[in-house]
Amino acid sequence: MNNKGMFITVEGIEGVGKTTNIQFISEWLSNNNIEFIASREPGGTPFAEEIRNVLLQPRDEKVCDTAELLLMFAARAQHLDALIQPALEQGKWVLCDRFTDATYAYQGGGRGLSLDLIAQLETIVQGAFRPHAVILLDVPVEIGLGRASARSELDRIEQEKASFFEAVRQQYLDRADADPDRYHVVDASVDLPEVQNQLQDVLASIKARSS
Ligand code: T5A
Repeated sequence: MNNKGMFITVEGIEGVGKTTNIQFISEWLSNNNIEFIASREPGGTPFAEEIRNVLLQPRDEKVCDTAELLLMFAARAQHLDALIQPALEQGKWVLCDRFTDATYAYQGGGRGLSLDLIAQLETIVQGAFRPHAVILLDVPVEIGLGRASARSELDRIEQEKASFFEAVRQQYLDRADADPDRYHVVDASVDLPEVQNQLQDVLASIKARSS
């Protein structure tokens, strides 16, 4: 897969502030005259959004972990082919609310599926393609879940127990520790202006690396 633009993903547990801060990042990119698109996973194209609905809708039937994993990658394959790669090839930056790190964190850390299996699927779907930069918004689980439940009804995955999200958070932090050049960990437990101060520094460093 060829690309010219930068692919930046924003990650973190539920309610960490991804949606809120993606708006801030979008404004920063516009103010810096960077052409970009913003998208999200699971989803990002009409077909992938249909898969998102299937994945997140609360239901009585227990969804098996492998089915959940494969659907995440099915949506991702479509998203990459139809939206992400064409945009990058046109030189645009792509800002994405979650990507494959979420699969490692939720299906690997949370569900306990094999990280090797996830890595194999990652290679099948993405080849060697990886985000140029991952912004990990980090908060303690009780803060994230408190914000998410105050905001809206919980979807199928948000209904998991706190211990599930502890494992998700730990997997994210382990991945960030293992690759500090590509991962930017932001303390998202503080007030929004303080979070955005940190983000400005991160974005400046990503921009400096892109040129
Ligand atoms: N998933 C996804 C997988 O399991 N595997 C995968 O491979 C992928 C791609 C997707 C779900 O799918 C799972 C993970 C998810 O469970 P989603 O919509 O991306 O769902 O994820 P959510 O985490 O559910 O997104 P949310 O919209 O719930 O949370 P956000 O976007 O992180 O939080 P946001 O911005 O809506 O903020 C929540 C509330 O907190 C406030 C905001 O105003 C808002 O009310 N807030 C703050 N308050 C105080 N101080 C701050 N610093 C604040 N920042 C935000």
